[in-house]
Parts: sequence; structure tokens; C-alpha cells
Amino acid sequence: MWLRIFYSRNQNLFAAVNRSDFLKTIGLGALGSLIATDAAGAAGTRNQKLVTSSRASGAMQPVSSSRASGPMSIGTWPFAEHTTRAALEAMQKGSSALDAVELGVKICEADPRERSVGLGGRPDRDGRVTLDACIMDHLGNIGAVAACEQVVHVSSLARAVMERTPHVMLVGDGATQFAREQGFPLQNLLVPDSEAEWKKWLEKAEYKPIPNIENHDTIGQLTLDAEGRLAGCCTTSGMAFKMHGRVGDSPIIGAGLYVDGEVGAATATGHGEEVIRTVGSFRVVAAMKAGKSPQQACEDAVREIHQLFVRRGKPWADTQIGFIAMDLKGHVGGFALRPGFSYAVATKDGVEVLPAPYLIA
Ligand code: SD4
Repeated sequence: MWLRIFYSRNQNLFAAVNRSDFLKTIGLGALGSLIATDAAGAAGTRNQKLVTSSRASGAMQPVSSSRASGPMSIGTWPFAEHTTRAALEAMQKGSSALDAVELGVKICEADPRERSVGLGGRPDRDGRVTLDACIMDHLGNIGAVAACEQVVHVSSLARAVMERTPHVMLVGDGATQFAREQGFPLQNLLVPDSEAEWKKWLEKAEYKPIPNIENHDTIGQLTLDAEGRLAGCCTTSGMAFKMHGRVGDSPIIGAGLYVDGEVGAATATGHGEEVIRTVGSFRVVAAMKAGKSPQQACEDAVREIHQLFVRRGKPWADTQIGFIAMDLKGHVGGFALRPGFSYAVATKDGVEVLPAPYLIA
């Protein structure tokens, strides 16, 4: 099986490697410990393989696992190559982790070609683009907005909720009203391509999320600055063609994002319902607090989600979940339920986009 690795260090280089090279790249080759097990027990999964690593070895480290600490930044999906680089450069010039993470994700929010974040995001089933975002710093300050319309930079709006209100989350009309009051520009977020896709979707009007859509999705980004402060931000238009009013994990602290200034941070992408069900990002950080590496912690969280599918007898064939995490020493990790998830790591040595190891082939 061929897997793509996107790799970039001061230049854009695209390479494809075969499975064994891929495993070597992520540090699994030497273990020779991939076990393929039939994942029976859930509907629609008969042909799927469960891929797991040797628990005893505890080794599932990506190539960037032993970086020096900050400033550095990691982010979900290949588009984070640009957003993490921007955040890194800002921190190298003295920005705080919080300023840098906001600056980074805003690049993605403003890009109408990114169809799952900010401007250009896919609409809900009623043709309305509703955005979700949250932000958190190393001290436990949090802010979030959900089901928010007409505001491109919901990351900044979430930050405004954090810094300028007595609350931690505003939703729907209240979020837009607050944006207006705060001087955020209001605009139509539905771009022609997304509108056309929605109209096509209306022909059948079947809600069928597509895993790894266009190889990018929600952006969850984490930053660690030169002073050892962590921050994180998660921003998305959520699942395409969702019910109006549906809110996923991305604006929910603990689910889509969690930062513990004394431990590390984690963020999620994929089917938000499953991440909320397991309080995913908090789970990852709690595991790190208990001594797990970021990589092990991400792996455990995905495994828990998978186990819940099995226990509930629910199919997971069309589901994708990915977590990334970083600790205070700059160790990073990423893991997904299915193939196709990747994440960017920006350090003083350059920016890499790494394919995440996964549970089910
Ligand atoms: C959500 N987690 O709204 C987001 C969407 C996403 O990959 O990340 N999709 O559930």
C-alpha cells in the first residue's frame, strides 16, 4: 500500500513512500510489531484491519518526537504547514504563544479555498455557513463561539469572549451580536464553490460525512513559545451539511482542544460527536499528565473511541478522528482512527508535514 508523505523543509518536496518506508519513518519499522487483527464486532467493518503497536515497547514516536522545546507549533492537516510556520516566525520575533496561535489559524480562516474553516467553509443543510472555534492559554483562560454566522475570524472572536466577557462561550445570534458590538466585520461566508456543492448535495440531501475530505479539515493548532507558555486554538465550519444548529467538538474545551500549562496540549479533528463523547483532548492531556508521551496519549484516546464504537455496536467505517499533542519539552504526537490524517510540526529546524499513524487500515 502506498502512502503519501508531504515533506517540507524550506522547500516543497513531495514524495511517496511505500508502507515499510513509512513505518520506518515513524519509528515503527525496527519494532516489526504491527499486528493486524480482525476488527469484528461492529457492523460494516468486516473487511477492516485493526492496526496496533506493541504496548510493551511503548514506542510509537514520530520523527519529530525529540525536538528541543519552544518556540514551536503543530497543527492539524497539511494546511498547517503555513499556519505553524507563521506562528513559529512570530514567536521567534517575540510573540506570545497565544498571539502566535491566533495569527496562525487566521491564515486558514481567511482563505476561501479552505472549505472547512472560516470563509469558504461548507454550509449546513440549510445553506448557512456556521463556524465553531475555541482558544485556550497556559493559565486556563478559555473562550469559544459556536454556530456563529458572518464572522470570518471566529478564533479572534473566541479570544474576545475570553478576554472581554465574563463568559466562556457565546453561540448563534449572540456570538454574531457580540462580534458586531466588538467591531468585527460581518460578511457572507458562503463562496460560490461551497454554494454549488450544497446545491448538488440537496439533490439527494443525504448526510454522509466523508472522512479526510480533500485531505484537510478543521484546523487545531498548538504553540509553545520561548518562555515555555502553551496555547491552542481550534477553528472549523464543522461537518458539511450538518443540521442547522449542530455544534461539534471544535469549540468545546476538553473535546476539540485542551491546554494544561504545566503538562501539554492537545487538539482534535474528525467526527466531533465521537470526540465529545470521550472528552478527547482532555483525555489526551490527562494521559500525558499521568506520564504518557504525547504519541502514546493520542493513540490511547483513539483506541478509547474505537472501543466505544465496538461496545455500542456502531459502524466506524465512515468515521475519521485525529488527535495531535505536544508537551512542554517539545515532544509531539499524532494518531488517527483511519489512514489519511497528517499534521504539521514547525520548529527551528524547519516545518514538516507528518502522516499520522492510525488504528484501522
Ligand atoms: C466537527 N471536528 O465539527 C469538527 C469537524 C472536523 O474533520 O474536524 N472534521 O465535528
